[in-house]
Amino acid sequence: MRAFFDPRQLAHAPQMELHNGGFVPFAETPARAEAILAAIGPAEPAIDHGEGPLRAVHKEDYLAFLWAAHKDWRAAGREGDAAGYAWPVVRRRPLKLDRVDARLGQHSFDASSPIAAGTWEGAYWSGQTALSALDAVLAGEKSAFAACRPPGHHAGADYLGGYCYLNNAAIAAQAAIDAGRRKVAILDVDYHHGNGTQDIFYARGDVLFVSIHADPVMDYPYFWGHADETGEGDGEGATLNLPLPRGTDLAAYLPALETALDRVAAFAPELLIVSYGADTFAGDPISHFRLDTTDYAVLAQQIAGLGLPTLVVMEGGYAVPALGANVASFLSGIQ
Ligand code: OKP
Ligand code: ZN
Repeated sequence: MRAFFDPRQLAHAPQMELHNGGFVPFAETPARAEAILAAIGPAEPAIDHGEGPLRAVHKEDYLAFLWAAHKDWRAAGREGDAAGYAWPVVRRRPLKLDRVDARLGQHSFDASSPIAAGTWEGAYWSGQTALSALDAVLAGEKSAFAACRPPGHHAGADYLGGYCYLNNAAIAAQAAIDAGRRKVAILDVDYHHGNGTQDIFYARGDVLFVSIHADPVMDYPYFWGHADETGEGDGEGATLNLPLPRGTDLAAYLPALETALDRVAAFAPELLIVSYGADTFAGDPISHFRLDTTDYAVLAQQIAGLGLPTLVVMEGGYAVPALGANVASFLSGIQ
């Protein structure tokens, strides 16, 4: 399977994140990408598709904010990485605010996704990597892998969060639609609910979003991913959330996967995008499912059984010593 990764993705390297009331080393490290590459072998660099496909998903003012945020932070006299601390929970509206803290609050939903000097560069090339892998599938490859990091599935049209800044899977899905694919399905199997992807396509019927994740009653992102979120307007019925309890192992996971795949098959998409997170692994330091390395090949074989052109986009997975083997196992089942 053709795999894509761009070294410029490594430019994103925040130092610390707020976790359980204190600062700890940032979990979404460049070493994650290096572990994946060491296991799967060399990857093709991204082709630059420019900002157009990013603007097709993300709002102009958000992209401008993200591009400038770290410079603005430094211009305000701050050191280290930029992070917000106040959020417009009530009536978030497009106020034209200059203060960097205000704009960080307007465009984020958590305090654990800092903006570092290289964040724009890393996120930009992560998005380009997804677009480059998509090209391979649109050109006729049965499947391709985009080793995206930073990940994307928590980022919405105008906000960041959950280590995510640009929504790589959504950017690829929209680009596929813009290239003439009429229906695209996104299957999100990261441990965490992909609230940004869900939000971007919530009112649309041309992009199905199906997600299997830890019940948000217990786990991040808490406010989204509940089973009663099913879409709205033209998108009513085009969102399916399958929350599972902590402790879920392969035997408990497979029935949810079958439900998810049945929905994807019924939708009859022309393209499947898999948001793949290896944080469902038993040894993941921030998650609580119990999948094993060999289980990923089983999940992937089930997914490949749909027989759809498939783009795999990397999301989370924080057990770095096992990450390469987990990704390789999943990809072995896709192809
Ligand atoms: C990103 B992805 C809890 C910190 C939670 C955010 C987790 C983001 C996961 N103290 N941090 O879905 O793998
Ligand atoms: Zn995750």
